[in-house]
Parts: sequence; C-alpha cells; structure tokens
Amino acid sequence: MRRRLPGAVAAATAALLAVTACGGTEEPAASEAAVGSHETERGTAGAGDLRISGAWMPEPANPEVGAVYLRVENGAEADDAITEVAADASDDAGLYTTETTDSGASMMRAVEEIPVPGGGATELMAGGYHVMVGDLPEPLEVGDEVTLTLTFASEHEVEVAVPVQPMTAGDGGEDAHEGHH
Ligand SMILES: [Cu+2]
Repeated sequence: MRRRLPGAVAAATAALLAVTACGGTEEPAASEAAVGSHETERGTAGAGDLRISGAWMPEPANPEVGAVYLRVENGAEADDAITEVAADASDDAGLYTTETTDSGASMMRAVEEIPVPGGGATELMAGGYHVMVGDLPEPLEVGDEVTLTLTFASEHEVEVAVPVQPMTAGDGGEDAHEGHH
C-alpha cells in the first residue's frame, strides 16, 4: 500500500494545480486572461493591420469535409477581403457563404471573396461566411490541427493554425454541409 502513496500525492498535487490554474483565469489584471477559454485554445495570427482570432474547425460529421470558423479584424482604414484560401490538409479549400432559401433550407455557395470592412471585422461562422476544406485524405478528429493560409486583397498572406474541436451546441452547420461538394 505504501508504494501507492507517491502516486496519490502526485495526483492530489496535479488536481490542486488544475484548480489554481482555473482560478487564475478569473484574475482581472491581465487583459489576455479576460478572453474566454475557447478563444485561447483557438488559432490566432496577424499580418499588418489584420488580426485573426478564434480559428477552429468543428470535428467534421462528414469525414471528408470540414468547415473552418474564425474572426478577422481589419485595423486599416481601407476595406479588405479574403480572396484565397489554402490548406495543408487538402488541395481543396474554398470560401463559402450560407444562404437560407425561401423554404428555410440552408444552402452553401462558393464566393469569390469574403469582405472585411476597414476598421471593422468579419466573423466566419455557422450560417454565414466560412471556409470549407474538402477531399480530406484522412478523417480529422478532435486534437488534430489544420494550417490555413489566407490571402487578402491587400496582398497580405496570413497563416493560421486551426485546431479541430468538438462541435458545440449552436454551432450546428452539420446538416447544411451535407451534399456540399
Ligand atoms: Cu460549407
């Protein structure tokens, strides 16, 4: 029995550290700490006046196609736009929007670009603009990561890491992605 003690102590210490770490995020001092925990786990990147945050992919229900959501902020005065996207996981990545038909069904449509207004932001999200990565050679699972390269009209090129995370309630673009390609 004695031999198990160190393990038990280690486990207790680990639990204590976890509690401390959680408590730490509630300290108001650092502005970074105020960002939600999801935000910190998700991909961020920047170039020039462009800032990308909250990049993630809901674990694909269809193993061959995944959607990417993120936020782009444009600190410049001039309007900008995402004009191209590439992914390391597949040669097939594209820019899409979601439209609701008169009958209430969601339809995907490829777009030439995703506008990002000067001094503003554009949210890529379920039911709106998003990136699709298709023809995945292997199913993506929670814990995997895809690297996207976004090209902007301003000729900035931004590489962002996109973690695959569990689909959360309310993200549900699943049905809408059926028959995507
Ligand atoms: Cu889509």
